[in-house]
Amino acid sequence: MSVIEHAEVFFTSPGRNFVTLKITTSDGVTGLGDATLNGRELSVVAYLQEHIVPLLIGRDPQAIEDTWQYLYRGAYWRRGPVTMAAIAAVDVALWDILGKVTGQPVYQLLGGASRTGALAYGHASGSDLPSLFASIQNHLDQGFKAIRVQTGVPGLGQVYGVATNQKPGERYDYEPAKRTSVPTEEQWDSRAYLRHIPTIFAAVREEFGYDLPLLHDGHHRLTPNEAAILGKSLEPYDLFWLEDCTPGENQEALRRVRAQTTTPLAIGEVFNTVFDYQTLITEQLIDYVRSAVTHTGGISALKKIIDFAAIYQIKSGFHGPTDISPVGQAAALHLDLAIHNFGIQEYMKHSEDTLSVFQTSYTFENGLLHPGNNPGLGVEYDEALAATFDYTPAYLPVNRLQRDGTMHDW
Ligand code: CS2
Ligand code: MG
Repeated sequence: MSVIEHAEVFFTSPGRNFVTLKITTSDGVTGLGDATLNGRELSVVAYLQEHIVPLLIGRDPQAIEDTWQYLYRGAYWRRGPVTMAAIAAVDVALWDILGKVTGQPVYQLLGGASRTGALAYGHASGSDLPSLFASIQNHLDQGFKAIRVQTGVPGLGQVYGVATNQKPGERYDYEPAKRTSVPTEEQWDSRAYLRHIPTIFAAVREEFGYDLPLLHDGHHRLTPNEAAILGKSLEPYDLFWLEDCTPGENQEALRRVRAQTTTPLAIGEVFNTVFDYQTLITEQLIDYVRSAVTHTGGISALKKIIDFAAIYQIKSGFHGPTDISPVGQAAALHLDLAIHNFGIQEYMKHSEDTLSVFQTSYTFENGLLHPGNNPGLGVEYDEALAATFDYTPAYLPVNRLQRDGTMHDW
C-alpha cells in the first residue's frame, strides 16, 4: 500500500507571501495544499511543521476523510484560523494526490461538472467616479461579466479595497499588503460612507446600465442598524450582493439587517467552520457563503458547508483574493464546477511573479473560470524559483475613526 512518506512546508514571497504544503507518497506522487493566512503566515508554518507533518508520515494518502477527522478531533483545540488553514492544506494536498493517482481532475471526483465554468467577479475601484468608471471599463474589456465596486469616500484618505496604483489596462493589486514592520493606519467615518455609496451606485447604473451584476464589500465596518440603512438605500441599484456588512462574529446581527432589506447578503471570508454559519444558514439570513477552501478546513469541509447551505437555497461565492494562493484558488474552482448551488467566484489575477512560481492550468474565458482537466488540482510549484523570493513580513492595514482616532473594524 502506498503511504505518505514525506511532507514539506514552503513559504515564499513572489509579490506577496504564500505558504504551501507538499505531500509525497511512497509511490512518488505529490500533492499541494495552500496554508496561507494573510499577515499571520508563519503561525501556520509552525503548526504544520511542528504538529502535523510528523503525524502524516506512514498514513494512507487516500484516507482523506479519516485524516481530516484525525487532525480536527485529535487536536482537541478545535476551529480557529491557524488550525483550519493547516488542516485545509493537508486535505487539499490529499485530493490533489487522489486526482493524480486516478488520472482525474478533482472536480470529477467531487461528482463531475455541473456547469461549463464558474462565473467570476473582478474588483473595480477608484478614488473618484472617473477612475472608478475607467476601472469598470477595464474589467469589462478583460471579459468580466460581474464586477465588485469599491470607492473612496470624500473627506477620508486611502480606504481599504480601493486601488492606489491603477492605470487603465494595467494589472493592479487593490490591497497591496504593506511591507512594513507595523500595519499602516487608515481612517473611517460610517456616516460619510453611508451618504456616499448610494450616489456611486446610482452613477454606475446610469453609466453601465442594469444588466451588469454589481457587488459591494462593506468589510465588517457597520453596526446592524447602519447595515440595514445601507442595504435599503442600495435596493434601487439591484446589487448581486452586499458583503460583510457587519462584523462576522455575531451571526444574530444579520437578523435585523435581513428583516429590513431585500439586498442580497454574503458573509464568511473570516469563518473557519460550519458552526460560524449555523444560525445564518438555518434562519436563511444570508444568500451567499463567502468561505475560502484555504481557511475552512479544505475541500472536504467546505463541500459539507455548501451542501448544508443548499438545503436552504443559499449559494456559493467563495473567497478568491490574491492572498489565497493559486493552489487554494484551483481547489475552489474544482468545487465551483461540481456543486449544484454555485453562485459566483471571486477572481483577482495573481501577479506574473506569483504565476511563475505556481504554474496553473485554470482558464478565464468569456467571464467564466474553469479549473482545467489535468489530473489533480492542475497546479505545479517551482521550488527553485520560489526559493529566490524571500519571505517578507507584511501586514494588512488597521482603521481608526477619523473623528477621534478610536480603533475601528477595517
Ligand atoms: C476582501 C479580501 O476579497 C475580499 O472580499 O475582503 O481582500 C480580504 O480583505 C483579504 O483577503 C484579507 O486577507
Ligand atoms: Mg471581502
